[in-house]
Amino acid sequence: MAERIVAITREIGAALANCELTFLERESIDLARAREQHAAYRGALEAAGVEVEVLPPEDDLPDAVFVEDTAVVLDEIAILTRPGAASRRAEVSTVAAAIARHRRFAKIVEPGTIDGGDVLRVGRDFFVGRSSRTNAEGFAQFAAIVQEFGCRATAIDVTGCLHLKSAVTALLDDNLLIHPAWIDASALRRFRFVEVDSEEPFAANALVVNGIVHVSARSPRTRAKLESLGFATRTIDNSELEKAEGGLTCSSLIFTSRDPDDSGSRTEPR
Ligand code: CIR
Repeated sequence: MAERIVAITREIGAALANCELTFLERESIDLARAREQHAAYRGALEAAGVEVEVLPPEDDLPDAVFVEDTAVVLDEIAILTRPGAASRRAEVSTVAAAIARHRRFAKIVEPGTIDGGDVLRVGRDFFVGRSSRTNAEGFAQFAAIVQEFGCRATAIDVTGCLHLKSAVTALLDDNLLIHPAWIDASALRRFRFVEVDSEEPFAANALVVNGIVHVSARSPRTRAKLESLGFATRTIDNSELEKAEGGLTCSSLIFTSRDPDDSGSRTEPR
């Protein structure tokens, strides 16, 4: 039976303007435009072959559109996070309800904190940002869970940006798209680095689905570089959510799902 690639997303709520900000100054966000861009984002995922699930907005939770931070989905299990920002912890339960149809759970518990945006997966390796959102206890709990499934977790210091994946995302094969100045990249040296254009540091957060690298429309030079290296790319205009410190990976949780009566092995799409 065929595997499906599923993306869990959430409509943008009315309180987006009150989002958490760490490295950015607050700017006014055009909510209507943000919602249009989010619809186009979902359309881009569908065009890449993804089945998109859309949760209703959470109007009292400003950052709830950034579902990536609430869970990390492995082949075998979903790990529900305990987000580092207290304002974001109530986001997890509704995402958990949506994931429940696809996976069983493990949970990060107090005093651990971890945001999904800090978790970079490359094959059986998980690299976890030590950031303002992810603490040592959260890392230790996460590492113990993934170890049960034959994976390894390595911590990486994040100094110049919100999350590890603001600075590095996995392309195809052993290539990482990276802005090394924002993190301690020493643990990643065995991979090939594709450095973002120096004028486009935020380009390091790209969304790879089914072999297509989706880059922010604000990153044309990095896109050209990726194309010249042979990657298939598309752009997504994410300008409004970028003001809320959200990159392209932040607005979805993407994983492979199978019908319950299906058997056999499963692989993650990215
Ligand atoms: C926050 O600060 O939590 C949100 N304003 C942005 C979260 C972006 N999420 C992500 O990078 N995974």
